[in-house]
Amino acid sequence: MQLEVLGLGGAGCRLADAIRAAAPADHAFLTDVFAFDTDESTLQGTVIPESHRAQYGQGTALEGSNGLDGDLEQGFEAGQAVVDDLLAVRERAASTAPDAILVTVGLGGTTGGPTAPALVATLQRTVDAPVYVLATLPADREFDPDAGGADRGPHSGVTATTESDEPPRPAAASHAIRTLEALDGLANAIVLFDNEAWLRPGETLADARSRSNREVATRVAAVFAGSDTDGTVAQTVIDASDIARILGTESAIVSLGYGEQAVETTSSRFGLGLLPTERAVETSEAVSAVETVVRKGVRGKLSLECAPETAARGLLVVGGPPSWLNRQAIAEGQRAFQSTIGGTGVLGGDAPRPDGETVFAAVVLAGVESDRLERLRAAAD
Ligand SMILES: Nc1nc2c(ncn2[C@@H]2O[C@H](COP(=O)(O)OP(=O)(O)OP(=O)(O)O)[C@@H](O)[C@H]2O)c(=O)[nH]1
Ligand SMILES: [Mg+2]
Repeated sequence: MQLEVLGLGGAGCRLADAIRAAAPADHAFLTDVFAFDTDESTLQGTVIPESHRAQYGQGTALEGSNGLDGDLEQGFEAGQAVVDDLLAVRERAASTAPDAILVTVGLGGTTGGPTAPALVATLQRTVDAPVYVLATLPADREFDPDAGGADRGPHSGVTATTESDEPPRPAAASHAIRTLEALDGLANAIVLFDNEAWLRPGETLADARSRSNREVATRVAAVFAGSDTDGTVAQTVIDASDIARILGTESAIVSLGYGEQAVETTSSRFGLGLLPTERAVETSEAVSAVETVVRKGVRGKLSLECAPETAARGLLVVGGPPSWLNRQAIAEGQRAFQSTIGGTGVLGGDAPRPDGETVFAAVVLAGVESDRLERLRAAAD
């Protein structure tokens, strides 16, 4: 499918940049990638071209990490006021009409989050494509001094050392929950990535962000690229309308799973060893690789911790070099996935990647219930 990505605020712009980097060399599934932030240094840190960036909101409540003083309503108003300017940048630079738009944002801050609801609402009114949100949830250590992690508090004897250190964000949980509430009913679906679950002990957000952004981007690329390939035809094609059916129109909370296994694709065992030849793949090897990645995708760590059984709808995409995509193993994986979810809205497909070096499974769980959101709600009160 053809996806447009619009990054808002520090996290949103870095995520948009990471998605661009994770896309195949010719960016096959991306139309345009935009980066919008109050902070010029975020924009400079991306490789997104000048034409697709904008610094906005200077002198408003959106500027500066403490600009809002916890007053999120003021932020939403300021967000509303900038939307037309941002969409004018989009209008000027956008190349082709996308099948869907993905607005990326880190919840918990005072730029991206407050801008997102107004931007999504306006896109829904003006663009004929579903608008999805990809949002991060804040880690406990950002707003709760007792939550562990790297203690950079006033009594720790440790002070913030690098420029990229994240500021403490005491209102992060409350901002995140209230922004999610504001997006409810506006976004077609809200894909969540929980920073808390992806941080290592003692690590700060700033330490972890390149790694976690790559993790997010890999999942987004695997799902939204669907069966798009150069030339090789999938057995069961997943296209934009399949993804739209699974993600829905009712702001469902979505968690993404992913599993991959590196596979050897060429061999010089034959001939004189001068030219790499396509390696013959044993059926048992291919079956085992598919089984492994599907299990990891469904049962491994999810972008948002939840029980897959709670999902109302699901999508499983199995991809990799065509010779590794064992049809029976994929069908078996689909059956297992379907019985896990129990819902009727389960789709599956494959994504042949002739030049791929991994077999992978990407899992979409839509309409999930998550204890993590309950815990954040409790922390926000
Ligand atoms: N995964 C990930 N999360 C991030 C990243 N940067 C920030 N975050 C998270 O996103 C939240 C908001 O941070 P930013 O996006 O930098 O905030 P902002 O919207 O720019 O707003 P201010 O900087 O407060 O004006 C933070 O509390 C973190 O939880 C990132 O690069 N990757
Ligand atoms: Mg910022």
